[in-house]
Parts: sequence; structure tokens; C-alpha cells
Amino acid sequence: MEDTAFEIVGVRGLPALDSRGRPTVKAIVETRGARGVAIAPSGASTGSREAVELRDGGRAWKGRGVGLALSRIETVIAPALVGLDSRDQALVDSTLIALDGTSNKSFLGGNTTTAVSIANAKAAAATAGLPLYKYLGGPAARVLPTPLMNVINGGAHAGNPLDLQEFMIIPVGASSLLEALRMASEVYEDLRSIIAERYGKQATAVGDEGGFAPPVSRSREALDLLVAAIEKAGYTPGSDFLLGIDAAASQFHRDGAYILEGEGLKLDRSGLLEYYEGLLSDYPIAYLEDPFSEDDWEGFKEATRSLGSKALIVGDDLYCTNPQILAQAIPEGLTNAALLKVNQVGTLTEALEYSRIAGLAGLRVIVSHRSGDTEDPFIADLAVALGHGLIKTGAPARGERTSKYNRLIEVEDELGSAAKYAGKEPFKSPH
Ligand code: 2PG
Ligand code: MG
Repeated sequence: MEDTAFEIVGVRGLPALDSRGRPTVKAIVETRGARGVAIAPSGASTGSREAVELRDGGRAWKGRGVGLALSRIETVIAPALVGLDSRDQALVDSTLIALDGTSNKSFLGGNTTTAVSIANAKAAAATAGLPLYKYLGGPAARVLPTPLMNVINGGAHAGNPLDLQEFMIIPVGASSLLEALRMASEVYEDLRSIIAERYGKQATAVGDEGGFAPPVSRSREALDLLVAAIEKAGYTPGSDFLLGIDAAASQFHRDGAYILEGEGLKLDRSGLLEYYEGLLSDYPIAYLEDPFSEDDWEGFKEATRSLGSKALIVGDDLYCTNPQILAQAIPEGLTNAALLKVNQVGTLTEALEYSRIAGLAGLRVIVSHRSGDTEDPFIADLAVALGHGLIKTGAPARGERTSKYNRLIEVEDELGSAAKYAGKEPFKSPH
């Protein structure tokens, strides 16, 4: 392969639609030898320290247009990236960071930098003739991640009164990714029929991440539905399937109190901790994300101290995939796991640094989608490349979620006997 084949010869942008029907940025990076295309996803329950999206405002697209972002690609980004070697991801990304010049990517937009940064990695991989997971992860990239599958949606992702945002099933008892997806699909079918029986057929509509959004208001009702569906499908909760929750607690934290409106509860920090302790003693919950508000570091510490031996206590809005925030937080022992979403920080290089820092500190890393996502399967390859063995990408339904699962099926097939399904391993002895 000629080295000049990797030279960037063009960077373009196009508008695209995300899964909520809103506009987003698609970037196309061309080398002499190939091209890479990536689409930025978009969150609803965003952390306050995330890279911000650049949106046009005004009336068109209800203010969410990406015209400005696309013109920044054409006039600012393309001239600076053309001529660089696409394999030098760190240089491409530091160029984006320097061109942006702000602390939160507000000039270029985190949506713009995310799409360009990922498209560059894909272009380099395609030029090298390698699948993306191999290009990014080398020969070690052979672990298929255990999926955290959000099959009951609440909070900012659904119109029901559930305060906690995500209720997940985790198929740890499978011996391959494909088997895990089969088991999850069976449980999803039974969950649909149980919800239809208990609440009527109209209650089987789905939320943003493909999970059902039945009219339940208490977390225990949602967890009971999961246990019932797992059992109806012939599996054992606690061994075949573990359960997970993303509370997204910043969303129900007001004036120092945690307000679970659906349950009629107003809790202080210790009240909310007791609430979680109750759930974890009654259900096989092994994953608890953002149990406290992003500014309530004491809450996280207490959750990790009291529940960290039973479950992954995960920082999402807490860390915003930001390596600096994570590095500051690590000595405090806030969590034993960290969520990774490239668009929270805005470049692949920063997200890789975040993953490295987390790994050194012994934190599990979970590669995650956004609630507004697209057909771009990028995170499937990233999860295999990083090898932490965990991915969060919604229910086994809706195209923007299944694109990731379907890509993982391909990767598992391609790896053949080298493939290894993570299963229970990432849940063993968290600290
Ligand atoms: C989360 C995510 C994805 P959003 O809170 O973890 O599930 O939601 O993209 O809306 O921030
Ligand atoms: Mg979250």
C-alpha cells in the first residue's frame, strides 16, 4: 500500500435525519484510496459539560438545522485537513480542537467534529483495507461486548410517568453474541405480550431507544415486567439475564431534592440511596448508571461504597466522556465504571484517551449510543476495538439500534473461532 493513499483529499458534509426525525451532520472524508462516512448522534438527557451541538436556530427545522455546521466543514475544516495523513487520528483531532478554539466545541459544534473525526477513522481503515474494529483495535480486538438492552423506556425518552430513564436486560448467560441476541429477542417478544395482557395493546408502543413505554409509574413495576418476561421466555433472572438501570438522575434533581413524581416521592441523597439499595436487594440488578445528579459527587461515592460490590456504578452525565473530568474524579472513587459516547466530547482521540484513563484506574468502560441515533453502526466496531466487553445500544428493535447489533453479528462471524463473547466477565468482582 502506497503511503500517499492515506492522504486526505477531501472533507464534505451532508445533512441527515436522526431517529427522532431531526437533522444531524453526516461527514465524508476522502483519502486517495477510499472514503469514510459517519453520522453524529444526538442525546436528549445531556450532561451539562458535554460538547455542544451547533444548530442554526430560526424557523426551519424548528431551529435545529445544521447548515452552519456544514458550512464550517466546507470553509474551516476541509482546508485544514486536506493533505494530512488520515492514519494520524491524533493530529486530525488536535487540528479540529485547535480550529474550534473553545472549551466545549461551540464554534465548530460537537456534532460537526464528531462526524468528521469518526469519518476520518473510517476512511483510514477503508484505505488500509481493514474492518474498522481491526484498524482501531489490532489483533486483540476479538471480544464481542455484552449488550445492555434498554427494553423499558422512561424519563426523557418516553411519554410515560416512569421517572428512571432506562430498564435494561443483560444476556450474560449466552455463549455467543448471536445467542445473546436470540435470547434477548425472545424476552422482548414476551415482554410485548405481557404488557399487552396487563395494560392493553395500545401500551406496547415503543420509546426513543426501542424499549416499550407502558403506562407504569413505579420502578418496581417495570422491573417486575422484566422478570416476568425473562421467566416466560424460559430463562432465569440472575443467571441467564442480569438487569440494569440508567436513572439519569440529573433529570429529576431539583433544588437539592430527588423528585420521583411518578412514585410520589421526594428524596434526599440518603433516601435515594436507600431506594436503590432496596431495588438491588430485590432484583438481580448488576448495572446502575447515573444514580445521582452529575454534580452530586457525594451521592456517587456513597453509591459506589455501598453498592459497588454488587453492581457496576456507572458515570455518564457525570463524566461526559471527558478525559480531564474523569482524571479529576478518579482519586475520589466516584464510580467503578464509565460510559463512553464520542459525541459527548467531540473527537475520537479524546474518547480513546478517556477509555485509556478509565482502564488504568480499573474502571469498566461501556461504549454507548445516544437516544437520537442513526443507521451508522460505528459504536459496534468501537466496542470490539476497545475490548472492555460492554455496549449499550438499546432494544433489539428500531433500525438505528439494530444496525449496531447487526454489525456485531457480522463481526462475530468474521472473527470465527477467534471470537469471544464477554458474557458475565465484565460483571465479575467490580469494586
Ligand atoms: C443515556 C443516553 C443513552 P441520551 O442517558 O445514557 O441511553 O441517553 O442520549 O438521551 O443522553
Ligand atoms: Mg445515561
